Amino acid sequence: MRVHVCLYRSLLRLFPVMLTLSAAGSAVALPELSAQSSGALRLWYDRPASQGGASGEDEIWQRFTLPIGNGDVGANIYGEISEERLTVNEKTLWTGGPSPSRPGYIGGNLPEKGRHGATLRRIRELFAQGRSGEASALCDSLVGGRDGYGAYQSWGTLRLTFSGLGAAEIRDYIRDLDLRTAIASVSFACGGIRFRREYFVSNPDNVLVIRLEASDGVLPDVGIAFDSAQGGVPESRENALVLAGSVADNGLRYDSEIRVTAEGEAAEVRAADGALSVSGADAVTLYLCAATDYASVFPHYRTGETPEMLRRRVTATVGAAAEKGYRAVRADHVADYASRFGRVTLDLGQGPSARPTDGLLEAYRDGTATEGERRLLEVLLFQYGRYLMLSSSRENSLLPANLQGVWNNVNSPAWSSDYHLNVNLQMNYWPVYSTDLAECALPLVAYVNALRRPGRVTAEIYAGIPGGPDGENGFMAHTQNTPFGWTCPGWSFDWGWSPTAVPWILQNCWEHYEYTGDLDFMRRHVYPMLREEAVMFSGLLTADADGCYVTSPAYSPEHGPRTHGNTYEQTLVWQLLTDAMAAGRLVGEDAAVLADWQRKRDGLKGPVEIGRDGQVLEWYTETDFNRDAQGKPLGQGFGHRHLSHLLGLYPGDLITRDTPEWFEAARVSMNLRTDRSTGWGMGHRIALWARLGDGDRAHRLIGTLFAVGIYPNLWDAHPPFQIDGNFGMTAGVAEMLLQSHAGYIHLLPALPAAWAAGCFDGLVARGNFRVSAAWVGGRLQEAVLLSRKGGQAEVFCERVGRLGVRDAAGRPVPFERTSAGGIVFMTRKGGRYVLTPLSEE
Ligand code: FUC
Ligand code: CA
Repeated sequence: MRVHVCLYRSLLRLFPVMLTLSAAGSAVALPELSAQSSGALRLWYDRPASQGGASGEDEIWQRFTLPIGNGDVGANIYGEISEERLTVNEKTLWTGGPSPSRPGYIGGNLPEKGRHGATLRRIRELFAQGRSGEASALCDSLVGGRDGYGAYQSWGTLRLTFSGLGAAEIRDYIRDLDLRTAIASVSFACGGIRFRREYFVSNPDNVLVIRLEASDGVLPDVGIAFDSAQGGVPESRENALVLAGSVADNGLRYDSEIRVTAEGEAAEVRAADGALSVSGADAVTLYLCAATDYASVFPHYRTGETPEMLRRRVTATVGAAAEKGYRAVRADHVADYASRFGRVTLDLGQGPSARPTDGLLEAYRDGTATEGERRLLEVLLFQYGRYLMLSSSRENSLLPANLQGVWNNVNSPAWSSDYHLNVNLQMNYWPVYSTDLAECALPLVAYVNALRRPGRVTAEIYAGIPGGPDGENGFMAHTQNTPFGWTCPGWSFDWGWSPTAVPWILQNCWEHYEYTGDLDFMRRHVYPMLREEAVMFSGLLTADADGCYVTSPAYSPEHGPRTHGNTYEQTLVWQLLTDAMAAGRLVGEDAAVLADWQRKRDGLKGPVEIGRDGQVLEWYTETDFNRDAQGKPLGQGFGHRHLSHLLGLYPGDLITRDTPEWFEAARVSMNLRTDRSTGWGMGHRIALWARLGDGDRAHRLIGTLFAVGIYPNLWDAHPPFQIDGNFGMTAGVAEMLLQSHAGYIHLLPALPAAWAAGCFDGLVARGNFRVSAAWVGGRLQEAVLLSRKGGQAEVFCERVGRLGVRDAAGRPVPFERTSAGGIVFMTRKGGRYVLTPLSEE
């Protein structure tokens, strides 16, 4: 029942060699990779992380270690020979939030600043009276506090010491990460013996597993230690190490256990002084479970477990995994992971390469890589985003992926490794639906729901929205958020204030319905948020001098003037009201409510206005690019990383080919913003150029991303490491191959010349169509739609004359042509539809 069977059959005629590769990458069967195999979806290195060439602990960690994870638990592998180590993480381990030492904690809100909405009302009045200077100055009062913000914490470092290793010569060293299985390994030969270590984090069994093997069956003695990053002291018990305690800042309880099983007649595990040692073993398996008493529930954010209860939970998890055994835990892990990862294959004609991944990146940068190698690295980075998603956000995760996913080696990471809502968290989830990982978005939807109660407190304090945490009159959150309901504006207006960040993140939630068609989920988990937010914003809009609705004060991340409305906020409110209306109609919302939203949306200022340079204005006070009528510079001008005024083009759907003037203005703005940015800024640019239909430009940006924003372990560098750029790249590539935001499925909308021949299988279009396509010489050969929900399909492709459609049995399917040159036809749930070019009349 695989959709791509007929596609592959037709392709086989064209590309027998390519297809062999593609079939191998489709993760149906998973043959063991030989250590030398390098054409596959695999990162590999011929050195331990410490020998990668970076100096300093943080640089080694962020550039060379390999990340594994199951959603909430993560680890980074160094692959050292005799002193192996892994940094260990659990996503809920945070400082900040409610604490006995902070009895007054209320999410950073400062009632004396917000004054129950009075400050905001005064700012708007001043703007309305044209007193912009005073209004702007008063914005500095719209801030929150700092106390209790906290940061994502490091759990600790697991150390494995192998006695005797390292003295002799090491040969054939390989450290790798197989994206098809989510298993990392380290192998090398020493003194005629081959050693192999395997590492993975199982989602079904919720344990990190390390397996140690030696080819002659006898491992050297292994010392096992677990250093706490929270000041805890590990306790050794028989065959286990327990590291438990509470975070000094907030009393959050944590508990972890490493259980060791040693195989072999002479195997012995000894416990002493908070460490373990294993001798005489043929093979050793370590199982690690880590958990805290965090719960995403306002206002206490704790499960209520006692230390003993938490202990029992952790020990039971680790015990069950050890009982089940390495083989069964591994098999279930691979089945669980590969069934998700294998949903999408991408073949751009990538060839094999003898170079390790860091060498491949180097060769890509200096121009010595072959075309096949370039495609290999591009496909690898695309699929790596899907790997990182599955490893840092799963349907059962307690929190969404943060700025570093789930990986962190220090207690004060950049930006606290928090949840930034002025682009970063949104970008994290851009690739989930289009690359068929919808379940990975569930922790995000849950997180946004969890912002509602604290967010109503913020809305009450700063915007005068009555009702408190349980009223349903509107919730506000701004740029920076934590797991503890930190919803206040930050401690500085210019980066902190961003109330439309919530409408923006609601796009990610609404898209769950657009892609999956799951009405029940939408009704229960998404619509209540959309409705509440649309009602609040409808009430918050204020009329400008021309009687158009604006938000006020408005601020465009993270530069420029404070104004009465701007393109960023107007666009996001437009999208919120548009999506709320669409959702509202589906769930039978009151006509009067829908009419109000419609009236407000249609009365909005802008959202898009075009300036004298032909650009999309970022501020309505802008005339020429980045200057106001008096010639005064407004923002940072060329090259600013944020593209806030272009959100209507991507991820929104305000600016499309159906609004040709805005579309061209967006192109002008993209050129003015330049192609050079930080990692995530590149991710957004790739997706935006894809929406503009310029595949060559998007592809060139991928090249620039490799040049400036990707570390040897293929993590994105802001710098430092920030995961949004990885997710942005993956989303951007999907957007180059398939779009569906404008009411129809657009096949190959931004195919670059460099990807002249290829195929993909399993990308998803809105309406829940699973799509495959193959092309040669830039021309579509065939596409297959699997209709997972039924309903009408409209398909368009410029890279072909006229399309025809047949069902899986080869019978013609009735269709109509659209004026734009596409076709429309009805599908039934489960039906497969094969689209091919008709020979030109
Ligand atoms: C946004 C960006 C910064 C950084 C931070 C985490 O505020 O403007 O560049 O990525 O998020
Ligand atoms: Ca949309």
